[in-house]
Amino acid sequence: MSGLTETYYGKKIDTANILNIDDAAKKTNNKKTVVITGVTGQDGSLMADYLLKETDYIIFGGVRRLSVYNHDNIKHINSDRFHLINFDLTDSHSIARTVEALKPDYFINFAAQSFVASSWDFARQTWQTNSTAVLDILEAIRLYKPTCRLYQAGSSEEFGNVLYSPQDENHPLRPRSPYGASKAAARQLIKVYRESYNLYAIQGWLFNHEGVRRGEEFVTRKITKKVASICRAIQKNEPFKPLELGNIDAKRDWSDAEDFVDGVWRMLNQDTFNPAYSGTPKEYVFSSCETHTIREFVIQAFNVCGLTGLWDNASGKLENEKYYVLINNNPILVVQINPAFYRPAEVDLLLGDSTLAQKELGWRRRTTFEQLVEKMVQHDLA
Ligand code: F7E
Repeated sequence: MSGLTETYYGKKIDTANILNIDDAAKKTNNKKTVVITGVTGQDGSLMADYLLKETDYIIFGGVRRLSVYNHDNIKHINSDRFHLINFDLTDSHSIARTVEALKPDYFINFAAQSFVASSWDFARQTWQTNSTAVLDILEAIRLYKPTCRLYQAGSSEEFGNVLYSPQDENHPLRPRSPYGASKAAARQLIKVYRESYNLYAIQGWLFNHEGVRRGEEFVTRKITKKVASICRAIQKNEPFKPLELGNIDAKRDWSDAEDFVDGVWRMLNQDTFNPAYSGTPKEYVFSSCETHTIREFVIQAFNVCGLTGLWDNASGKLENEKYYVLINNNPILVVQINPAFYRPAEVDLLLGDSTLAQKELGWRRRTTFEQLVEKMVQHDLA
């Protein structure tokens, strides 16, 4: 594909920059190498930024051949230590070839079917991407580079129908969705391979993590994008449609995704970051240790625009609930419920306990809930 430029919906990707594996193998320059899957997503792109800043390693970002442009999160990267490679997580040969040819020192797996709501619609694809592919990665590492350190993106969705709060590393896995089940299965595979073959293979239980690169289908970004457009419309006195949400009573423990990539790197280098490292890598919870409802997120987001309001529910039924902001003392409807966004089963409450990661890895969150909402709304207003 060398030298071609393909146009996807008006935006250009220079496909000369997407290497096949054999060409990529010539770029390692005897330096340490990291493969990041899902590099065009929020976490993968933040991880690439972090590693380009904090290390001198060569980064290979795996990208799937798509007919739609999805490189917004990495288009700012301009480094001769960063290369895109042709990669597909659902193709076991692609995984094996990547590990065999690049012999990476680290393999960071952020690629996934990560939208919980879609996992009921595409349960098998979710399983194949989030579970079977992890088995393929483990096998490839076992066969071709057993010293490669593997990070698998685990999730608080594995805790699911929680038994106690806050949830820590000892909480049982009780998933409530095909997504949660697929991540829990991947976690068990990681554990089995670590214990059977002495691999440095771990996952982290990452609670919800957000930011300005978050996909618009996730509730936080859906809210901040729409709040920004409603605020602009109100300022210009233009008409707008209210934001529609599902279960606003769900509680989530939200952090800034930028804080979490630092945690991932610490987990991958426990011998460096944990003075009491035992020689066997551990798995950790990463969270803010706070929980908030979706309705609180909405209030906070409108506050960033200088708008205060109130939730009104005269009937007592969730689906009739509405949020109004006050403009010149007139209530203006800005949010309503659409049951189409309810899920077949819900995780009602997530609240993580990241004490162990703080104590043993020296990890700290830097962004509060209020700062996170402010950052996202301000970005979407700009
Ligand atoms: O939903 C409720 C919804 O889609 C959060 C992923 O990164 O974090 C994420 O999973 C909550 C749920 O994220 C709407 O029912 C209400 O209770 O933003 P979300 P998630 O499902 O928590 C975990 C840790 C992951 O691992 C996942 O990959 O918000 N909710 N109304 C809504 N959710 C959406 N998406 N849209 C709504 O309109």
